[in-house]
Amino acid sequence: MPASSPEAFPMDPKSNSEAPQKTSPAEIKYFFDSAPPLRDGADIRSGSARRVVCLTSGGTTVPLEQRCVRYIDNFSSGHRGAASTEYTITAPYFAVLYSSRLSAFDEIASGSCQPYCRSLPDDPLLKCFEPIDDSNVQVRQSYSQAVKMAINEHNAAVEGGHLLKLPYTTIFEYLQILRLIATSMSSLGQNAMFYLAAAVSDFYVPWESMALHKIQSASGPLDMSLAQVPKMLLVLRKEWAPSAFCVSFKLETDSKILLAKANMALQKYEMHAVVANELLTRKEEVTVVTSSGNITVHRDKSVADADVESPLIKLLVERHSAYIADLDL
Ligand code: PAZ
Repeated sequence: MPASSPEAFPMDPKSNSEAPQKTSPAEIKYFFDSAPPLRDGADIRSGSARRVVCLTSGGTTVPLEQRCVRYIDNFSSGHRGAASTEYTITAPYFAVLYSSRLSAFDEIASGSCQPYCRSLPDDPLLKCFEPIDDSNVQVRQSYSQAVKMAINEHNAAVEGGHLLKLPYTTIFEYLQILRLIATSMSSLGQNAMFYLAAAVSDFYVPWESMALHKIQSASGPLDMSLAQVPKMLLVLRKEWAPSAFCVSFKLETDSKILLAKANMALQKYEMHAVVANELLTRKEEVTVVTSSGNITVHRDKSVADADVESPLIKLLVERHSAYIADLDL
């Protein structure tokens, strides 16, 4: 008989009485030691079953009028965020909160690229479908695979609880949503990851000093001063979600300053990694800057349609796992 089997802990002689029986620590130990191993136990221990990533994508707008007719925008297509979401969901993350740019105006459909829709044309409704008679429409043969894949994989991710989309348009909405997500995710501790690929405006017009109505051209040339958007990354690290694993992005057009700027962001905002990329080569390679050194990852050119986000997400998932393991020690 094993030393820790229940027979080694004889039943209390008063066990038939109404008094609740006290469970000894040895009984508890025996129960767990002898229980069959839990399926997915390794995943649960490593925290991967509970990991959530907040992934931001696209570019924020800066409205010039409260009843907005004009706004300042930036180049971001949202491709990085959409591709990264697809690779993250197949990694050991439970869920992705995908905050991406919605169109500035309801009437204009596209705001930024969406997960699983990257292989669809720009105006999918017009290009992918054709009317066959007065009441029926069908998918054109040449797009049927892409449409089926987009609908099936997107719906599986959303219905399986792995993808929640939280759209923003303006810089005001983006930072408020980020704060809301971050403070809600802080209870996940180190299992939370932030992957901040959105191109966030550096300058804005404060709401209170913004014109209410459309700015009139009759008043002559427009002379306007923009305030600096407060840097929120350190607030995220220190206050909103202090235990989360945080990855920010740094884009430059001048390769000579890129790594220095990424390193500066790493230190100043206490990021766990900063992904440095250049405008023209951003789909080919990125450099992950960390306190233990830099790693450049490339798109696999030998594979058709390969994405640089595939090796990038693989590397960051490994780094996040190592971060969790270190904190668990
Ligand atoms: O959205 P996209 O795929 O066209 O480009 C991605 C990116 C360059 C916006 C992103 O990789 C990035 O660097 N975001 C941060 C930009 C910055 O504020 O420095």
